[in-house]
Order: sequence, then C-alpha cells, then structure tokens
Amino acid sequence: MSEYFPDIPVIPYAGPDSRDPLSFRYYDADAEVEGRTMRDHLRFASAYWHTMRNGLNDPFGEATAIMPWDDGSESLENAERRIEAFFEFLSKIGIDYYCFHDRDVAPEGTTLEETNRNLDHLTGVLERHQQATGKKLLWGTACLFAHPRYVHGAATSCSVDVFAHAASQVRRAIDATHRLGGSGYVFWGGREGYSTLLNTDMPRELSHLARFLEMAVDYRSRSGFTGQFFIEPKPHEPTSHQYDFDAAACLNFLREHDLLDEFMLNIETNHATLASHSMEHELQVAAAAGMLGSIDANMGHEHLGWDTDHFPTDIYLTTRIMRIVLEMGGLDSGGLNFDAKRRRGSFEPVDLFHAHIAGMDAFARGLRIAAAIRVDRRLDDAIQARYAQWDTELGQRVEAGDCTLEDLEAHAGSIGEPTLASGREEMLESIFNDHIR
Ligand code: XUL
Ligand code: CO
Repeated sequence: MSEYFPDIPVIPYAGPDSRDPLSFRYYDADAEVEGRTMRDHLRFASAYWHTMRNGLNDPFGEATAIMPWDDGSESLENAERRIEAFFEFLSKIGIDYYCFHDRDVAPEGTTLEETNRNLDHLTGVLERHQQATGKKLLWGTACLFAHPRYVHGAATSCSVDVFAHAASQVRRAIDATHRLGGSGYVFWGGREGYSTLLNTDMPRELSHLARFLEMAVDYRSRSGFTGQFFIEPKPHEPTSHQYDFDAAACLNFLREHDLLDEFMLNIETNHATLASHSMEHELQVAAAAGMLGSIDANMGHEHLGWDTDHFPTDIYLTTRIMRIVLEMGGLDSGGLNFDAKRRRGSFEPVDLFHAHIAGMDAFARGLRIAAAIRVDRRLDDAIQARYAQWDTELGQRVEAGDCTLEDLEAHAGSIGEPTLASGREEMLESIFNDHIR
C-alpha cells in the first residue's frame, strides 16, 4: 500500500503534558471511564465527505485543500485511490468507524445501471479495506441533494420520476450499507422542504415523505439489513424550511405516521444551533423520547449564521453532550461522527490530523469531566431538590393523573400564596465550572 501521509506517524497518546501536536493529550483509547474504555464510550467516526471530498471551497472562493492522492477526475481509479488514502488516515488517527454518502465514494455514470455498477464496485473496495484494517462502517446514506435532478427535493419532489430515482438510490445505498456491515443508515433530507410556499403543496409533500420512509422500512425488512435507521434533523439550508426541522418536529412526524419504532434520531450540533436550540436541548428532547441514536459531532461559529461544521473543540459543549450520553447509558449502535470540516486556510493534509485530534481530545475531556460531574452529584441533587414538592402526596396524585381541577382549587385555597426558592442558576454554573479542568 502506498503511503499517502508519509510524514505522519500513528498518532500516540502522550498525556496532557505533551507538546507534540501530533499526539493525543486526553484521548487514551483504552483508558476506562465508568467501567468502559474511551473508545467504546466515544465511538468516533470520520465523515468521508469532509475528510476526502471537501476541497474547502466556500461561496466566495475555490478549493484550497492539498490532496495529492486525488487527480480531480471522476475515474474509478481515482475513487479507489481516495479510499486507500482514507483507510490510511483512519489507521493513523486511530478512528474505528466512518460514514459515507453513496456519491462520496462512487461517481454517477451516464445511466442508472452504470451508476449502480460504480457503487457496487467501490463498495467492494471499501469492503476489502475494512477487512484489511478492521475499520467499520458506522452508517451509510444516499446523497439526495447534490445532483441537479434533486433541485426541487427528492422524496418531496413535485416530480414522481425524481421520487423514483431517489427511491432507487436509497435502495442501493441500503444494500451497500448492509454489505459493509454498517450499524445504521441515515436519512438527512437536505432538500426535503421548500424554498417558497408559493409553489409548494406542503401536506402533499409531507405525505410523500412518509410513503418514502415506509417503503425504506419495508425494504429494510425484506433485504435482511438489521441496522438502525436514523433521521437527522436540520431546520433549513439549503432549503428555506426543511421538514425535519428539529428533534421535536421529527418525533411528531414519525408519531403521526406510526414510524416511531422504526427510526431514531441523529442529532448534529450545528443543526441544533441553526434551529435556535442548544445541542443540549436537542439531545434532551431526543433522549427523553428514547430516540437519541447517534450524534454528528461539530459546532457552529457564533458570528456566522450558517452550517459551518467547525470541528468540536469547545469543552463545555463536549461535556454537555457526554453528560447526556452517559446518563442514557451510552450510544449503543450510534457514535460520534465528525461531520466537521477544516477551515479553508487549514489546507495541508496534516491539518486533517490536527482537526480530528482537536475534536477527539475535546470529547475525551468532555467525557472525563461529565463523569466527574456525575460522581459529584451536586447538579443532579439540585434538580431533585428543586422538584421535591412533587414528591408529596398531592404532587404524586397529579403526576399519576389522579386529581381534578376542583381538588387543586381546594388545595390552593387552603395554602395561600406559595413560597418559592431561587433557581440558583449562577451557583449551578459555578459548580459546573468547578469541573472544567
Ligand atoms: C448536512 C449534513 C449531512 C448529513 C448526511 O448538513 O449534516 O452531511 O450528516 O447527509
Ligand atoms: Co450531519
């Protein structure tokens, strides 16, 4: 195998005092936290689309990334070389999983048949590299947003012919994911929404989306693929409104169409913030419904209003995420997929390593800090104490649905004005800060 990153070693764990930027200071894969290795808690994945296919162009300028393994062509040889470079990257960075869109790895042909042949061929190449390196597929997905045929959407297109193309693409992408032993399959409806309601029959489009997902569920059971289906919410961009707006909207849609048992959610930080939610909020909504399946790990920028997909380097953010993940007992078949890209100025191949190291170390710290917060218990105890009144006989009766408005009026009349305690927000923030080290 040629070396595509010849000057870069397998990245070692060197401890917090290390000043070698090509070392982990906090991510120690086999170290245990709460009785489990960091590797198992974090289940890191690298996103093929950003790591291998993102030239770092932006709306104002062309690609800057130096990718010596990529001749820029749509040939199968070039596609194979990229895969080879990617698996060398995964081995050197020590990431066990990856995620991909069908079109990231395989070019479209001039006919559907040729396109499918390309995907089959390159799935075989991925399979061989997985076997040789022990790397695994976290999830696969279909790119239903880049090709011009999807300009008006895919499953929610005004054209049933486009809907058919999308259906065929999903079928083949599920097959590829199945063949590669993927743990899951993601539906991110990049163009499933609208640009303007002036040309949109929203109820009709939503019913088409439901039919589309039902057919995918039906195909999954007939194909023998047992992986988890995920929906990834995002409020807009590139659409002005995306139907899978946020976790709550997705849950409502799944419930309405009796699909709750077939899907879980894949929550992404920068999508949460685009929806004017915190990541913590979105994770709580999903987790409370028992529907938090996987995480796209990135972050936005406070001055920029779009999906900038920064690598997640904010320790507060990673701590908040890992607190919720620990609370729910782990990610199970999901993972932390770095749906993140380097900045346009970080164009050297080595920057792929720096970026992933920064994200991995930030999550390793977040994991340790979250575990320490859980041992400390002051934050959990504060919440428990805040709701203590609900543990009284009256509170229990209300919670059990065993009370009427008249009962409560009688109670309110007998006690006068309630006494309330402070929410102690700043004190709690300070306790949280005690652990950030
Ligand atoms: C786009 C995005 C996608 C999905 C997979 O914002 O997050 O890359 O994660 O289609
Ligand atoms: Co994503």
